[in-house]
Amino acid sequence: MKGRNQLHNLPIAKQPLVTHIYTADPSAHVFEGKLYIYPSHDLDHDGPSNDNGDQYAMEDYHVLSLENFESPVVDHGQVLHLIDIPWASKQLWAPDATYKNNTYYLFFPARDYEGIFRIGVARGTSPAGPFHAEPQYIEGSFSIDPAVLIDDGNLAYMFFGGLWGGQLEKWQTGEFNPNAAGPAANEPALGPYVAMLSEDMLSFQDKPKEISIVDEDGNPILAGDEERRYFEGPWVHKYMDWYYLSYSTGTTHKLVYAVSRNPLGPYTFKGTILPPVIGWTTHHSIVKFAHKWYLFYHDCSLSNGVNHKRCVKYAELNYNEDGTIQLIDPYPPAASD
Ligand code: FUB
Repeated sequence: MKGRNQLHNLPIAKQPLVTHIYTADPSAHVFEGKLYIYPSHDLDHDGPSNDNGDQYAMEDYHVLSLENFESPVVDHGQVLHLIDIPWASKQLWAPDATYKNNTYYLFFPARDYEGIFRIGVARGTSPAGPFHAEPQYIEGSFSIDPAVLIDDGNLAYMFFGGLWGGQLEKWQTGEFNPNAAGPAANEPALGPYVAMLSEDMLSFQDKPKEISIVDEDGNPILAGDEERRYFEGPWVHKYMDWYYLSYSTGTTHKLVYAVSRNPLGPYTFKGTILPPVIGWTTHHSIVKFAHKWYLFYHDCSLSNGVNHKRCVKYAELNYNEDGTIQLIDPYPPAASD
């Protein structure tokens, strides 16, 4: 049984990365030659669980790192806590990190004291933290799931947004409307937003713009098309001069992707990367490390399916010759001993 997990009989790559804490929403990056993972740190509690996402009551962040896939995973401990973020009241959801200006930046969503999700930034001198939060959230920021792409080593774009608990529907007019519903099933779906970050990475250079996701004929993906429409968890990576926007479909529990020649879109829908996994949410990142591409994602196998007690995993990601991404099987049949 060498290289296999006793619980699920999975290849080592599809085992939880760590089991001493619950982790989710992994943003993976290569910094200083190592793989660093910035996950949410799921809180084990018996509070309410609903479509508003109250079960995701996280209070701090940890950073994980790996020298390579054979080495042990290092938990660098708590790198930022809610009590040290002056503007945030609760729910430290999916973060991302980036490096620029000789500084490491941790971007993270949380609810402010009015219950509105905003996106904040914290700075550090090491990829392993600790990070020190700015006193205010990023002006003009809203919703959840920031993912930052530094394009050509210079321009920094933040992609963000999530439906339901992530409140994206409530920003359709540019103002927060607590009663706003999403578009009708036959109307274009809401897209994620993108904003260019300022040189110091602490503010938006311009007003966030909505990204359009279209089908092969150039028609917008509709809100009722739940197999393909955007729900949350955007991630943009570049491969062969194409921008790949991958995201979660929420209610249909898939990770899918769309491509564009322009980081601002429009993006053309292409297909599925990961079918549904154990648990309701799905959230990921894609990173190149030592000449191979990897998908980092989570499921709820470590808690036998409890939605707010998730665990981060990874799998190798492969492209076809035409640039499409091969479907990943999260639970491949066990190889015979
Ligand atoms: O972890 C809390 C939320 O669940 C994330 O922000 C979403 O992407 C979903 O994974």
